[in-house]
Amino acid sequence: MSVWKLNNSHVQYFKWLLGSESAVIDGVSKDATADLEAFNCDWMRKYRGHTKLVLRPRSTGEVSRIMKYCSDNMLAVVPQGGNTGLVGGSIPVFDEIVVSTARLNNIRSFDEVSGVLVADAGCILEVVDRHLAERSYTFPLDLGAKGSCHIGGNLATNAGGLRLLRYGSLHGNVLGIEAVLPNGTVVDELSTLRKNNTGYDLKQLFIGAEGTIGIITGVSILCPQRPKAVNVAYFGLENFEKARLAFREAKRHLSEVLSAFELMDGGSQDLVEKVTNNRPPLKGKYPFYCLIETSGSNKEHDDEKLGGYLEFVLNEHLISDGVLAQDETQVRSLWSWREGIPECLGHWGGVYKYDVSIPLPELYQLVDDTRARLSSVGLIGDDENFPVVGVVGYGHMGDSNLHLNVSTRGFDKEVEKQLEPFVYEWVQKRNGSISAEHGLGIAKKPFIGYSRSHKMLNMMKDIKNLYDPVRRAIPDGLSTVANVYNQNE
Ligand code: FAD
Ligand code: 2HG
Ligand code: ZN
Repeated sequence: MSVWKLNNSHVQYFKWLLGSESAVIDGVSKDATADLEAFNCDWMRKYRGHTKLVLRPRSTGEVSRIMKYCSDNMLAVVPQGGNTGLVGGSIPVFDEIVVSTARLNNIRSFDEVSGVLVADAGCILEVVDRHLAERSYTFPLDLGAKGSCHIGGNLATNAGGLRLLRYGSLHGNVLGIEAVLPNGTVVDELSTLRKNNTGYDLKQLFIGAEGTIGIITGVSILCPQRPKAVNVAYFGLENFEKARLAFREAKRHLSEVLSAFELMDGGSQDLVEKVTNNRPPLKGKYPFYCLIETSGSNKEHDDEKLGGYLEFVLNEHLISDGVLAQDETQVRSLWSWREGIPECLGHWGGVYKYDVSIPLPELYQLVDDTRARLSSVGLIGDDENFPVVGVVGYGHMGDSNLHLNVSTRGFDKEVEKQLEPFVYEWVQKRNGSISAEHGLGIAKKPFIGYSRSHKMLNMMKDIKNLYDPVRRAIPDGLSTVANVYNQNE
């Protein structure tokens, strides 16, 4: 079995292949613990990796040669982008080699007529969006981690984000993919065509596959015009039912200009206030808040529509109070009360995250039921004797996607035992999804059966085995020989 262990001669090969010192972080022949730390630890500080080698290729050709070598030598690999994933999928939890896409960061082309962008997978989302902004376009995905996440990582997780309601999912916007299979084969499907019904649409397999069948190295994606007029409103509501009705009315009144409808409960906003010390947008306290955004090309038209909507929801007593951003600074400030939630919830040391799809009428019930459960066993309280700081819910109401977060004073087995499989069973009973947008990673791998049938799982395994046959030949439990980290077995 020692033949499968990473050794110095492997490292020497990679140094020769990638040429420069900075392309290989080598913890095999020397102590590089500090340099490896960022790759061995996730954003939540929940999962710990044990890699001793990080490779930072600069081209698709280099990725291909890395993968071929790893396949021939039965060395396990985990792709890593910006390492902002929330399910531990990018962490070498065994001792895999990390293939980082950080240096695959060129914007290859942008066509100002069609709006098609072609870029390396390691480009940072915000950098790409800035490039597009200069050309009056925008990326069809936006999320709180935009300053660090890579567009390849976005595709690999099929990230949803804040404007899926408006621009749809990456499955619709991605036109082409370049990827490297576990055996080193380059899949060159970087099409820029909008229409191409010639056989299977294989690129879709890589979107949301979390790196299990290959490493995405290039992306071709259709980008929409950047909206000229953006309005953001934030309001307080008495109960969840009113939020649901406010959403229904938003679709009715705002239709094509509605670009986001986000829900935040009072608990989440209180915790943001506590951590940031910022003054909340509204004077009063409410059990629920919504953030609504319109984007369009004609400010007067959008203002008129939004005005009509606000008048309606106020007259019907659907909302209790609200504020409308008057300028760009206020737009950003209102968004910070939504986008800042994930970071603030980790403030006390730990956070259990559940990212679920549930039919809208019951979307928030999961938060109340989870809070009641943790309360009944005495785990929630204000002082340090209680492990749980808060049980809150927020998320993409427009997509029926709830983020249930349980903020704790550290990761705690007793709390976890109360939450899992309770949350997954709860979601299964409502025919929901246990992973709406973050993927399975290491966190949800054991629970996939709550959302997928045996038949579907077997089809997934067939695909994995087809593209990563080396993995199939290896006895279970020997992570060092997984060719691309396998989350579906
Ligand atoms: P990583 O974390 O590096 O990797 C994620 C997974 O993809 C891993 O399994 C990894 O192995 C694989 N992978 C990475 N790159 C590649 C590649 N090139 N080829 C193949 N596999 C690859 N998600 C949402 O859906 N919506 C949100 O609104 C949202 N908001 C977030 C806000 C914050 C503050 C944070 C921290 C995260 C948020 N996320 C959200 C999680 C989301 O998954 C990531 O932010 C993002 O999509 C991951 O990109 P990344 O480059 O960081 O990928
Ligand atoms: C968001 O919508 C992200 O802010 C993160 O998907 C959600 O941290 C979470 O649970
Ligand atoms: Zn989200």
